[in-house]
Formats: sequence, C-alpha cells, structure tokens
Amino acid sequence: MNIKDIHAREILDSRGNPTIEVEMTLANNIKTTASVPSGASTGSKEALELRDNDAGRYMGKGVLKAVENVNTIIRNALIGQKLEQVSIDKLLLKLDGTPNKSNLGANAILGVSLCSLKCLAKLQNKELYEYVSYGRVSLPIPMVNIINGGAHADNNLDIQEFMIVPIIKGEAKRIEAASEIFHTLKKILKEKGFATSVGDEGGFAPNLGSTKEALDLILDAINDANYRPGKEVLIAIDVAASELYDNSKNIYRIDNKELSANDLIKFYIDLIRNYPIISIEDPFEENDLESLAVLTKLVGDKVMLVGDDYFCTNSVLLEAGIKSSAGNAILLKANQIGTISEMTKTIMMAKKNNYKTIISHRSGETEDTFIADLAVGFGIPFIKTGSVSRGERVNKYNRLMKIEEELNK
Ligand code: 2PG
Ligand code: MG
Repeated sequence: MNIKDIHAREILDSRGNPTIEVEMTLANNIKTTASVPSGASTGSKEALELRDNDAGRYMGKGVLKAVENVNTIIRNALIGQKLEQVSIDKLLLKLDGTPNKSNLGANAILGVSLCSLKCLAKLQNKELYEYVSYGRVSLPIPMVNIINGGAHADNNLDIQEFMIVPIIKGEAKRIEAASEIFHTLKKILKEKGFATSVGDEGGFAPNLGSTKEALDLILDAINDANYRPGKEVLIAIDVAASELYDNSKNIYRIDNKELSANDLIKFYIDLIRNYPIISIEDPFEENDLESLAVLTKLVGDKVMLVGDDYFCTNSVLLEAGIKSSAGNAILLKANQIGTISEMTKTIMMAKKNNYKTIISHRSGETEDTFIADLAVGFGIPFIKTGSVSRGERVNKYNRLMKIEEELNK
C-alpha cells in the first residue's frame, strides 16, 4: 500500500508548549494520527527537537519549522512510496542527513515514523500492540510517579521522580493499588499541612526536607493503603543527576549537601538498605559511566540501574554502556532517537545483553497512548508514565487496562 498524503500541524503538549501532530493517509484512505512528546530534563545526546526559537511566538518554543519540514520535504519524498517501516525510516534518515536529526528535527521525523507504524497496524486491521508483537505479548509493571521534584516541579526536592511500583498480579489490580496509594498519600500530605498540588507528571510536589522524608511518606502511604512495601509494592527513583551536577566543582547538590560521586554511591547504598528500592535511574551525570559501573558492580544484583540521559535510546550509547558494564537497564523514549526502527534496534540490543527495558513517557505529553501498546507488543517489562492523575498520564494506564481486558477475552 502506498502513502497518499502526509500533513503535520502544531498542537499543544501537557505543559501548554507547542509540539507536532502528524496525519498520514494511505492510498485506500486509511488514516492515522501520531503526536510527539517533549522532555524537560533532556540528555545532551538526544536527537534534536527542532524549535523555531522565534521569541515572538510561544516564547521561542513554536515548532512551525518542524511542521513545515513534514509538509514539504518529507511529504514530497514520501508521497507514492510503499508503506514499509524500515524503508520509510531509512528515507527519513537520508532526507535529514545529520547524525542527530538537526536538519529536519527528531520531532518531525518521529511524527512520521510513528504514523507509518500506526498505519501498518491499521492496514492489517490489528491493534498497535498486536501488530508490533511477534506473537508474545505481556503487560508491563507500571512505575507510577507519585512525588515530583527536580526539573518537573517548583518545590525543593532534588530527586526528580519518586515512583511506586506495584508488583501484584494483573494490570488493573496494579493500577488500582497505585491509585489507592496516591489518594492515601494525598490525605497524609494534607494532614501534615503540605501542599497537594501536582507537578508536570501528575505526582504531588510538596516542599519536603529531604529525599528520605519523601521516601518515608511514600512508605506510610503504602502501609496505610493496606499494601505491603517490599512484597506488593516497591519504590523507584529517577535522580536525573545531570540536573544536580556542578561541572566546575565536580559535585552533586542534593538535600542541601555537596556530594562527590563516591559520596553519592554511599548515599544510594544507604537508601537501598533502608527502603524497598527496585530501581535507580540516572544516578550520576550522563557522561560518568565509570561511577555507574562501580554502582552496578556493588548493587546491580539487587536493583535496576537505569540509563536514561546516559543512553538516550541510542544503540551506540547503549553499546558503550554494555562494554563498560555500566547499568543493567535502559529507559526507552522514542523521541530521544527519532525513528521506530532505531528504537527497535536499541530494544533488541538491550534484551540480548540482559539489560532490563522500561518504556517511558516524557514530562511534556500528549493524548497519544502509543507507549502503552509498544510496551505490551514488544514485551517490555516496565512502563514509566507518570502519576494516576492528569489526563495525558492516565490515558496510558486506561489503555493498558483495556488491552488487558482484550487479552483476557
Ligand atoms: C525522565 C523523563 C520522564 P523528561 O527524565 O525520565 O519522566 O523526564 O521527559 O523531562 O526528560
Ligand atoms: Mg529520567
């Protein structure tokens, strides 16, 4: 089947910033839409998100150039082409011609790449998760971000994300647990006089004294909601340490202290001893593979050490991590790399090398629920998609529950 038309437009993401939505129409008039999320704590090696930098519109954040690139260069090259994922993605890379997609923009490229995938599924009359699976599907364990800090909230918490990870059986049951713990945490925060307003990813954003205070409140919420911490519900954190790193002094600022990478290792080991932590994401700044390797050697048998800004969903960066035995898990965000084919390659490499995989939203999200389908279809064991509040987060959980229902029919 050939591509008949492609059209992009500017829409808003969940933070009210512009992003790109792409529509693709096939020769038989099958049509799909895809929209592209956007990060705040981005890795420096991510593919480039093209913004207009025109201070007169949306504080420079407009994406009209990316829209224009889809509607002209990409459209002209793709119309009449046979719809086939790998060849479409190859053509997109060729049209861009740069290593980091800075010419057309990774946002423009991903919109088209994702639309192609969705069209292929629709063409076969399949759900997206069915289309991408090779027969085996699995429902991911959600990592639900219930306290926001760092670059995602205006509170004083340094660590960006505090997540609960319900490991009980059944997707709907896991989401139910997350919701009950979320509401219990709200009650606790209210009783203690803390703010219950939420951050970018829908978790609460109270001003707390320290990392441990946040973790203690989460433990209280798990217990009060009648779940067993460490047995039924675990905890994960995303430190997003590049945001806490002072390059000039080679230290990290966390909990009003200045810590070296070695101090930070001790800090994490203490946390792991005292809390049911299953996963620590970006524990050091994105270039420090050495410290990540040391921590992996020390505690890699107990916890997932996840590379987000470290690997940027890029197989070349992941390969460097594998070679250094740094980390044992990878976060997967399609817009960090730009095409579905490249993301698939990274997933395959991770699986082959026993790196755990976690598919992830961005802090600026859209109504698109594609990550839920990819998690199921690719058999990715974990999904990180924010809190159980805010529509752009909840729609991914709702999609997972719907898929579970379909699979159980
Ligand atoms: C992260 C993500 C998603 P952002 O750091 O893992 O939670 O945040 O999209 O801002 O990079
Ligand atoms: Mg991260």
